[in-house]
Amino acid sequence: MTEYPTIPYEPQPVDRAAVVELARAEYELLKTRRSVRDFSSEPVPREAIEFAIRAAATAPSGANHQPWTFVLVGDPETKRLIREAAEHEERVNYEGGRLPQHWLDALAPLGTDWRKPFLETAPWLVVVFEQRYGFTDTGEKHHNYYVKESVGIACGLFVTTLHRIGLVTLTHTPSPMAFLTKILGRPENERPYILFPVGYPEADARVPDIRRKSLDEVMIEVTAPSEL
Ligand code: IYR
Repeated sequence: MTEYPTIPYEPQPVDRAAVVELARAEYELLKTRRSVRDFSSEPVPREAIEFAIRAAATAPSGANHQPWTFVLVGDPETKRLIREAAEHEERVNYEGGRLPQHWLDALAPLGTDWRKPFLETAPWLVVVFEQRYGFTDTGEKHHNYYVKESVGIACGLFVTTLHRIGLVTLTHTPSPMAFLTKILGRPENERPYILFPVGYPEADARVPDIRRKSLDEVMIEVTAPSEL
């Protein structure tokens, strides 16, 4: 394996004296992001989604293998089949006894159920697949590393980018997701990871009035090594 040549790193041209204000502004923007289930059918140009996918695919990844495939679906018939299959699985989850009671109890305050109309209403579905292994130029299998971490970060960048351009999404994880492999014709090395419906929110979209944990609840500072 030949080494990559190195190139100079070009830092963001920001005012270092303003780093706190810049961080605060990012937080203020990101805290307004919500998972939205009420989608408008208003069209969104395909190029906007393509740029958001390009942005997502800049994520760091194990050994830079970029072990993700973003499958874009705007075709109404494909969306209909995905909705049908997802609702079938979710009906078994919610009403057929597949979700344990503790899980149903955890979801109850969010008001989710087996119905997934957004899978047809949203103009785009982006189904992210993780590549459990990859292929060399000569077609041999190669390992991928930290696949879940890599794809998770890419999905985080995707969600962030959509929010910054005024689009909404939802991290939908119909379970089990094998039907996506079949409907979308993906190969054996790929597994569905998250399904993102993408579009504008409906004019009267509503979201649950949830609270986020405070900084105190999510961060601790360690100022000296633990005695352990
Ligand atoms: N996949 C189901 C259930 C579900 C699970 C979790 I964890 C959620 O935060 C929300 C829903 C569904 O999509 O309805």
